[in-house]
Amino acid sequence: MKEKLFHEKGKTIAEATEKDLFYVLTDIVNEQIIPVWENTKKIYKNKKLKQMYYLSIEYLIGRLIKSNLSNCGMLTATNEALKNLGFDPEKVYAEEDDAGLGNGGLGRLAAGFLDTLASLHYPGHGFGIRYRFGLFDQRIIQGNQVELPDDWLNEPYPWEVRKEEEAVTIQFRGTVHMFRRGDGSLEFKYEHTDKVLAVPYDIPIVGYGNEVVNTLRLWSAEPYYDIGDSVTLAHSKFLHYLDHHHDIEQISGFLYPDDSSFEGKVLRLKQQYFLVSATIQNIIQDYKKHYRMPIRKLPKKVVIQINDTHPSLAIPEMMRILMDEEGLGWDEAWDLTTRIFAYTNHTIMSEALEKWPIDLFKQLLPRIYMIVEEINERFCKGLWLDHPELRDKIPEMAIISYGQIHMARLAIVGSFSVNGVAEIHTEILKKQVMKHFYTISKEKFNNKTNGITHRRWLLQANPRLATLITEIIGNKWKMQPKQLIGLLRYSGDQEILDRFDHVKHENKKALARFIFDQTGIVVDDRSIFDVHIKRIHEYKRQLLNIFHIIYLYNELKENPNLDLTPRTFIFAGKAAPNYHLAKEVIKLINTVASIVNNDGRIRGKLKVIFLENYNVSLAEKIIPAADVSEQISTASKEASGTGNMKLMMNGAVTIGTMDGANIEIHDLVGNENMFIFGLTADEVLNYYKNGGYNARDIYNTDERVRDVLEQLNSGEFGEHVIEFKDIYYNILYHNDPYFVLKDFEPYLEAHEHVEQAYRNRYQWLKMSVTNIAHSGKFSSDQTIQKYVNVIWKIHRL
Ligand code: 26W
Repeated sequence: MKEKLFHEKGKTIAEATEKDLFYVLTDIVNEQIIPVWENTKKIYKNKKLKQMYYLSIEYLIGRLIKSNLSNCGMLTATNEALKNLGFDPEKVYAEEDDAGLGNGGLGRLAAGFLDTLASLHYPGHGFGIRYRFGLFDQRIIQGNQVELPDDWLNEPYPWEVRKEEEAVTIQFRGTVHMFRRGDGSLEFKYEHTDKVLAVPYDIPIVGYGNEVVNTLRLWSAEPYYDIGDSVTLAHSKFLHYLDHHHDIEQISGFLYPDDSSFEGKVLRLKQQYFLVSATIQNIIQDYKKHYRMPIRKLPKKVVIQINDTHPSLAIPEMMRILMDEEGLGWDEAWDLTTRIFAYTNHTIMSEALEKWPIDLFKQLLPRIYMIVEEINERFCKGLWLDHPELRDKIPEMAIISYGQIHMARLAIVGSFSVNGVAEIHTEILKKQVMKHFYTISKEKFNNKTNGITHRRWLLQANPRLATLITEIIGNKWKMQPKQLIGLLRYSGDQEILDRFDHVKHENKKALARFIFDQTGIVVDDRSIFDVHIKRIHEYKRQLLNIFHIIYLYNELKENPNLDLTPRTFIFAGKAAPNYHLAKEVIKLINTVASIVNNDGRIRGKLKVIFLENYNVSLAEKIIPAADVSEQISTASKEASGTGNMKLMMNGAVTIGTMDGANIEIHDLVGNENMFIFGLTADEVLNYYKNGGYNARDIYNTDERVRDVLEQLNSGEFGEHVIEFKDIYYNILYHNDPYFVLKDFEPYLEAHEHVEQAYRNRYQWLKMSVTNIAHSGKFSSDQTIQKYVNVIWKIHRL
């Protein structure tokens, strides 16, 4: 480090800043990584291994410095070296911009899968977009969310390598001409298209201690040039460039910050086609160049996973290339395509399902539209002929229907595999959302319960706990996470439980310091740290949590001597910028916080904290310190959840509904080690279908509920009496669509059980350790192995 500092920056240690050291360090790490990366690529080519390509519009990568150091086996030594040089390693690592190219669970899942693939020696790579701006930077100003640009590329990003020579051209708009060849087959030519260059930037994905480095390739949009133009033409193109380069660069300009509702924006469709066209061209070029096999063998060497419907245009794009560029006929192209694609669904929320208006789609992507039309025609004809019983269902199954193109339907029809992300979610897809598709192609549907990278979320984020675990059960869990089950034997051993307790308390002290630095608020590190961290969304029910807090506050005001275990409620999460109700919830949390935290009467028994700008790095700080994990979505709505898994793995005990992967956590740890409450998915779905719920009845009969709701309007929470009127109206006049009131009382009771359990120290610690012990099932190592066996059929390097 000293040498590099001197040669590259002309500085001595005494003159160096943390940023200098960060860059020097990334250089050193890259020197280790690059040769292994080149070697991995060489082996893939020589062995002609089948490759899995993961297509995702989002990757929530977070920082890479620690995981790269850890995976190269250099983390401990680097920590020591930095300390010896007089630096705090954490401060040096914090110089890295957190790459936030995702909204939430779906994006983080994609990043985690890549990490596991490399660690398990699998040939699997990611393709995505190199957004100039990531998910917005959230600030809280007077209790409100304010969005600022996330300028993560302001300084050089040390892990990316620009590969200009591998750029490909993407074509939008224009006209399509059809010709008949001598042999009667059709030929398609495009004219007057708008051309855009897709330039790849590669990020190495480093396996854990195994000499494997895979690739995440992110495409950046740049203006297109023709070499060999005449001077006049070049000049007129230059003028055109001056006028239009901003529009072009916009394509990879920013990530849409909305994971709650679908908006049919041309720019978003452009982004999606840009990603898939660049990627599919790249995959086919690579196959032809390195594998030198006939195109009809493509499914033997390539499998493509599409992460939700956002990249599902990859299906017609593959058809286009196979037909228009490789000269295959429809039937053969379709046969190959449907053996290559597999689709993962991540949500059943109808407002988040993508549907494009035909007009907009056709104008932007005329040739792709023709292909989608043909896919639709053939699919509908097949339904009509082969499934007469479903004839009246064709409008709800057709890819093009009532003026719109339904992307989920396209993805199902064009894939050989369709999976949900937790058992209950897959069942809901099969029995409700996609039931007709399930009837005609049962074999396509399968479940792959999500997973998390335990090496990031336990080994790196919680070094104290990781060290303790290793002392107790040895090292093997790092590559075989199910070994964590070995901890169960010690869940009654008080001496060992004391050590777990000590670790948790140290982590809580660290978080308390961080909270103080961020907010100036002092929290009691002996209080219960109750954590609710995720996107702010009605279905995730931060509102239920804050209503409970208001209720507790009311109880304490009435009886300040109430024997209540002190609680610190910690929230973090971003709201989509135009999601009004979610933003009101943020404002409400912050308003309640400022009142509760400053009320001397309750003697600090209650604290409410909202930490701004939730991202991967903040999650790494909060999760190791959590006692209680809030997973309280309206049952049926949370496809899986993955924060639930991270918190469990760090010894938090879950309070939750029977939803998503909570159910699978419950299967493992049982009622004794988890607090389950509320409506079941069947009950919720039944209410939606048949009615029978009346929120006002609960308002009328439950005084606690009434008090809380009326407080929203009383002026107690803010200068403006009308501040929270939309929350109030949504519950009482729109009949509480997410069943907050319905689940209020069961939630209160569950929280009473939490409090009781926490008072019995060893009982609590036993619960906590039992959760850690079972969390190995939720390592993405387990999940990926199932994708490999059932869907991808790829082989280890
Ligand atoms: C309209 C734009 C849009 C719609 C949906 C953008 C992004 C989405 C995603 C599907 C939202 C998402 O991240 N879903 C989450 O995926 C996780 C990983 O599978 C699950 O654990 C979460 O339950 C699910 O909400």
